[in-house]
Amino acid sequence: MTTEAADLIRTEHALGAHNYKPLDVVLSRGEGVHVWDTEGNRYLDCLSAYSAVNQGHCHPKIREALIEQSAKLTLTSRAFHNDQLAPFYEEIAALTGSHKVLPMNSGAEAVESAVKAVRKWGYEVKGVPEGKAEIIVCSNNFHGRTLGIVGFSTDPVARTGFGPFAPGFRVVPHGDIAAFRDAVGPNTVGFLVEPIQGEAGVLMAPEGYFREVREICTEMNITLILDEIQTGLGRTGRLLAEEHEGIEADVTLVGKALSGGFYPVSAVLSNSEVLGVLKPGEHGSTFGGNPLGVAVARAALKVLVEEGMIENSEKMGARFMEGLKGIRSNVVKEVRGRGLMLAVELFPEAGGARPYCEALKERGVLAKDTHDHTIRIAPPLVITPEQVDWALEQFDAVLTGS
Ligand code: IF1
Repeated sequence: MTTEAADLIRTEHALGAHNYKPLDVVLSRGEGVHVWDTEGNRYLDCLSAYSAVNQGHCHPKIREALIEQSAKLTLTSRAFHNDQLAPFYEEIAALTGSHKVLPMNSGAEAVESAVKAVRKWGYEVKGVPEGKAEIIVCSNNFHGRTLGIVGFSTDPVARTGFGPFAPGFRVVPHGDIAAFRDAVGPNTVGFLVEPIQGEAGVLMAPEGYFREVREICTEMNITLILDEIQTGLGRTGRLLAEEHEGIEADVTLVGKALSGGFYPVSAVLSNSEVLGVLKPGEHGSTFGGNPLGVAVARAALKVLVEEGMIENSEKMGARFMEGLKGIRSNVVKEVRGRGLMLAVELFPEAGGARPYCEALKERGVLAKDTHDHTIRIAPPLVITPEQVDWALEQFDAVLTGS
């Protein structure tokens, strides 16, 4: 590493809060599936900023929208209308089949907003007694970092030391339909769940689980809230991961790739009943729905669809998965995932995923370990067959120690 890069890392360490432990690489440029460090070394990005750059780094058409809009109007606040918001609503509603949209910024804000709206829906529409609304969530969930959210996390690292927390949440194991059915009570207003649990290590529920969840939610008048902040917008080979399950959520949360990585833009998408309960003054955000953010989001959605990235995610995901499964390694316990949301879980005896991510970095692949033994693989959805095959060669070399 050059002294310049080492100095930057030292300064970050000295001045920044130590809430991350990044790999020792300092990036200064990105294009498509590639990023470059300050020394000019090129890497294939297999994290995509936690799936925020599904469209590839610095996509030219999204950049154009950003530059163009930034010269016209960036922020008005919601005290006034802006001319980008209505077309954004129309386009995202048409694409996802939603009736109402609430624009926010970060993923965590979308989750918090949904919790607020669904609770209010519970009191005003479902008739739950004031202060008694319950939302069911899953063990090993990851929905963000705010107090409300870490309060219902089951990860000790995410929550320890940050209490006291808000009541009103009940935890059930992900994928366990009997446990879900048992947890439902008269005051249950919502079920908040990730279609595939990302942070937990790309864990999928058993076949048919979500169809039964959907049936129970309909029967018991419970709002099904799918957190598609990570799984959505093409990551799993469909626009939304719910399509794999043949169901429709009542509330869908999107973020991350909604802006292709240019700007924090998230949204709560719902049927008209749930978001319909919010009245002026009850919820908001200075930046939510700002013209720059939604102009970027419009371009990000457009290229995702028009450039065939969702189909490519399915095809390249299948190729990547097959290649990973073909690697003859005695450290690999399981390869799993859907579309380009993939994970390689190592046996505990392998000594953790981090050294493998370091070795991949040396070979020009950036991937991230999660929960000690799992390597997460989520490249931009614009990856080509040749790039998948090249990445597979690097995974093969690292996982077989050759
Ligand atoms: C970090 C993982 C990814 C999310 C789902 C909401 C949010 C996220 C399903 C909140 C955010 C991130 C944030 C990132 C790590 C990360 C992550 F490792 F936790 F699983 F993506 F892979 N719902 N996920 O995955 O969105 O407020 O961050 O915009 O460093 O905390 P946010």
